[in-house]
Amino acid sequence: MLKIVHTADVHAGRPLSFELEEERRYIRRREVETALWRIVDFVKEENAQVLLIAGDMFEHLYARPSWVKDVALLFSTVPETRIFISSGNHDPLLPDSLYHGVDWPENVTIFDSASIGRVSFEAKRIEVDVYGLGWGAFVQRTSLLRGFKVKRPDRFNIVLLHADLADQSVYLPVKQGDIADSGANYFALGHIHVPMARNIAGTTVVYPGCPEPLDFGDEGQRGVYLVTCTGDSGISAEFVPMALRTVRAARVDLTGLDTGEQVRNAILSVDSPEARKRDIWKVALTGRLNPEIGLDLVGLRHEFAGEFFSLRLEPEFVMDYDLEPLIAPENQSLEARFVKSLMELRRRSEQEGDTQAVDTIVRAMYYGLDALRLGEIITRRRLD
Ligand SMILES: [Mn+2]
Repeated sequence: MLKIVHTADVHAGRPLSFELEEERRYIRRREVETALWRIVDFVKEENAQVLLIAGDMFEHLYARPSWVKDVALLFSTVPETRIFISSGNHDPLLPDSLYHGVDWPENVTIFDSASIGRVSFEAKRIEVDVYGLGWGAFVQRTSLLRGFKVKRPDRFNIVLLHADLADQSVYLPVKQGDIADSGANYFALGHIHVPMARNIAGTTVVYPGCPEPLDFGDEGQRGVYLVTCTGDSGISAEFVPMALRTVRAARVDLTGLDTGEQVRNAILSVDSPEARKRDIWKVALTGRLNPEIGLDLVGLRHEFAGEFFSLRLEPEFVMDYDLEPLIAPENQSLEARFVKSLMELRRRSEQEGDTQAVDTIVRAMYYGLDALRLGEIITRRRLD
């Protein structure tokens, strides 16, 4: 049984967008850089014959040359494993690419950017052809795979490519029809950071996703794909979670809470202490907040630095203003006239069925009341 480990989009060196304190920024950068070491450990555990890296292994603009040298040394620790790399839009094979400054061990193949290359070998009594093509620039609009067909359909054919599964893209567009016509068994792709596998006309097509989450959008599990192949073209692709931390979302309803301490305790009731300290959290604060509680979101984030590895508080609540006295006809204060005119606008938009306008008007009303009462505006992503 042939075993293949497929990864992509490590993005070593990338500046992280998580809201991390300085010391944790370093820790996280190292965790991203060392993902390849954990992947090679996995290759050893599984005794995999092939490791595929489908581009964006590092950041051309930020990675350190010594990191790439360390990777070359790392790869020499698995001399029996064939390692293939097709560069991507973040690590293109430019003249000053870090790929050129390193003596790669014999088991490593870095595909050229000029044309589709092919490497043939036999492993576990299966004859394998690996095709690959590296990027040579930051942008690639041409569908370089159009008309591509494997040379030997009787072999197990892999295509390794950093590409966008789309009709048009600046990130090397590949059409489903190109894959269907290629005759390949396995398309090892990179570029999309969410793991996914699909079958296109009998070809298994996989984006392994980034092995570690890189920004707040990378919610959910991250890892690599383990592909096993039996001689009679049977193939299975299994996602293996591997990330040290997960980006997670939670919601905390502030309605009915009366004191700052109650709000703190509500935020600290998110999951378990271990999960809070390990993971990267987006916590939406929802519902109605008692206006007496002066909530300092930046301060809270610092206060909870020891409680959450990373915490982003997303204000989605509204201040629980008592609107009754403001809509009373006899009240002609500035606040009252403001609220009444916006209520009227809202009523009209509701009649017209314009829900987007209603949302904007309600938001404007609370922004206005915040400005009048608190002297500041709390920007909210969404109103409940
Ligand atoms: Mn990428």
